[in-house]
Amino acid sequence: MTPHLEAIVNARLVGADGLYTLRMASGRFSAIESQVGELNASAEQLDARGNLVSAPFVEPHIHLDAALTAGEPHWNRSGTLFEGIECWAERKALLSREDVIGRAEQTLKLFAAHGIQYVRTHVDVTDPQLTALQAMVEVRERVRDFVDLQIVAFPQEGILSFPKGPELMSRALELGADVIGGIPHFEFTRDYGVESVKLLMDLAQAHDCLVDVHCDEIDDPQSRFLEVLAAEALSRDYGSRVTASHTCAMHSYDQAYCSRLFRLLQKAGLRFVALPTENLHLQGRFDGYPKRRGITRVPELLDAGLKVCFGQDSIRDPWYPMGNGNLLRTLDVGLHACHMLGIERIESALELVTDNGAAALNLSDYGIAVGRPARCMVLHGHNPYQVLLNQSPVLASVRDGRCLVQRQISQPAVAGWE
Ligand code: 17E
Ligand code: FE2
Repeated sequence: MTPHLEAIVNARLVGADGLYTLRMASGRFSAIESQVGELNASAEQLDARGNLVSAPFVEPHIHLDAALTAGEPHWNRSGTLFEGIECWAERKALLSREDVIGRAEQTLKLFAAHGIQYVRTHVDVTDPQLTALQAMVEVRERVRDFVDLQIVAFPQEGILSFPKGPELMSRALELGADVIGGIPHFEFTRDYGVESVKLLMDLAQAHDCLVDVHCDEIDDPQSRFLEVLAAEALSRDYGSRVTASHTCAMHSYDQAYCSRLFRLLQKAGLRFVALPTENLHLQGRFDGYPKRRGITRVPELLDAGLKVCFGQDSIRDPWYPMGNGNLLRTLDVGLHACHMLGIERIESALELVTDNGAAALNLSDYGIAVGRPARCMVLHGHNPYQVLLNQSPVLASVRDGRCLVQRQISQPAVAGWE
């Protein structure tokens, strides 16, 4: 392990002018001091060199059990969610504990190298052996020093449409899953979909756990399970603990319906995860031209005061053959695809991969503030705009006062800014 840092000097902070020193003691931030000018860093200090220091990236939605299996046993040729599910069912039959642990840890190390310190993974529990779920519970312990991992019991092939689906969900929670998932748009019927949402909310309340549902990941404007999830969250006063992932069908809802829906979403206060790279790839596959983007209404949700974050969803798996662990890439694609390159959106863009992700994960001790765990990263640029232009990997990642990652970037900062 690297030694404890005494401070980070010459740091810029989001939304603040000037340079700062962030002091740390016993793994927590102990003081945040405004500097008069530039300081020379001592051996126990990290020099941010005027770059932006932010709370760590949060990856709110990834499927680690399937990570790095693209092409096994064959490639997804159509690019649809549905062929992905079929490929995965074949690969799932071959899973072993070692296989899952190896790929999950490799992926989490890659994430850590990109400044991610909090991850929520969905793990397929439509498997009578629950091989991946049990392995992931082990992974959560093995990676504790560099990442906080939340595990979602995710019923990839349905809760009511899969043999003993409800029992598998309960067993997964007993074995240590933190969050309960669902996939109502993939259940055999609309009625099953509605019933599955009620069932998973009952289970969440009984186990006092969080909820994160794959909700309406389809271009069908008739897929309206988000309203069911939101109404259940509202009536149970559970909204801050419920996350709706994907909600792609919202892209295809008509305006009148959306207007009614947004009233409910605001009352319920649930959280949203958009997966821009993944859904640009998977959605629109049944369209001629024009082809829908299939991404949920990110700016509209934000403007309605709701918390929305971006996630990667996949890294080289049966659904998506790309991915490198860098959330700045996901953010860049998402801002483009969602018409979010207005200056205010750019200036607040990092929220989508930091604070709003922390809200989706219900993290209580997240952020740069005195008394909180000394976890942060140094980004390449003086402000969010420059960071987005540079697209560099993080310059440093600090966890509980120790450097996890430190790298020099040879590439010059964006032309015209220095
Ligand atoms: N499973 C699913 O239902 N949807 C996805 N986008 C992935 C897995 C990656
Ligand atoms: Fe997903």
